[in-house]
Amino acid sequence: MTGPELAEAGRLLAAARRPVVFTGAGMSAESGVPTFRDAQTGLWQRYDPQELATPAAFRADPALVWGWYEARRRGVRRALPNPGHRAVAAIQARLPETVVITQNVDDLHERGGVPAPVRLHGSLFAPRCSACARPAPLPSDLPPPAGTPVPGAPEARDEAEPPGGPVSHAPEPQDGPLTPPACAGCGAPVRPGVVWFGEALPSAALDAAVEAAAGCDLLLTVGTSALVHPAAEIPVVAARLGAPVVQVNPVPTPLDAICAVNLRGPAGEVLPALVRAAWPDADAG
Ligand code: BV8
Ligand code: ZN
Repeated sequence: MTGPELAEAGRLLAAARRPVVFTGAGMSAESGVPTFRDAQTGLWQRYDPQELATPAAFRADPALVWGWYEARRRGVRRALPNPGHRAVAAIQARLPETVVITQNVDDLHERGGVPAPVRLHGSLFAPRCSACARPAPLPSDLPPPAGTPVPGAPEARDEAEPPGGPVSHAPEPQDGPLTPPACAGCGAPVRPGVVWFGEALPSAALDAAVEAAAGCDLLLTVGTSALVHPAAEIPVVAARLGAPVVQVNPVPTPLDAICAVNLRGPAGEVLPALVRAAWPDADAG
């Protein structure tokens, strides 16, 4: 990606001191993690994610919902951070006051070099009891994240993405319903540590996100359709308080109107180019 938009966005980033990077599912698309808009696969293609990601669905069929999250967890473990994740880490390395806010429940920001993103919608890797909220262990047979050196293993697991684009790490056909484990404390079913539709966001994370957006001097919104609330209001808070907003998304979204610059392209290509436009000497990660 080149052109006046990229140059302008690079100028805004180079001038920033307290940027916010706000991400959605598109950030992980090039890592093979399906977005919410992408069609589901296998058993789950019959279900709308927004129906499965609800307390009602878990009450009605805990094994179906737990199985779905287990399949997504395994998919993320097979995935690798993409150059977009590493570029976000490069921005934070260059500007330590950068706050990364994500709607994603995968751990690719952390594995891509951002140690503590503000998680608005929880994580696939923080199960807890559905009754007493006691943290629960991850399934013992969960493979380590791709890229993790396995001592003594024949070949490193760090396979580079094949030329034909990222391998999809969507749930696999054989993935299916799975009875959730019982809480070690009270015996109730363990649930995924994510925010379901109809549930309140963790107040500490939401407060930190609103505060960062209100105090930022640039907000970069990456790979979100901005349809899920209250998360979608974060870029609006920044714009209302006069910060320029730069959007990275291959297609228009409801945020277009508040953006100073719209960069139409995939995060894995645009973000490294943006870092180079801001800091020509920088290693974009
Ligand atoms: C609540 C965790 C109340 C679970 C998620 C106001 C107006 C309208 C509705 C509401 C409203 N306020 C509340 C609501 C209801 C609801 C809501 O917003 N509904 C929507 C659908 C209309 N909100 C809630 O229920 C929230 N809770 O309101 O509680 C309350 C309050 C107090 C007390 C009690 C209760 C909770 C919402 C959180 C739900 N949980 N995730 C899980 O993951 O399983 S939301 C989930 O979906 C994601 O986390 C994310 O937030 C959202 C998906 O959006 P995106 O990330 O943007 O992804 P999407 O697939 O949509 O788009 C991808 C984009 O990437 C596209 O634009 C595409 O073009 C782009 N792209 C693709 N490839 C690339 C790319 N971009 C760059 N590079 C690429 N390569
Ligand atoms: Zn319990």
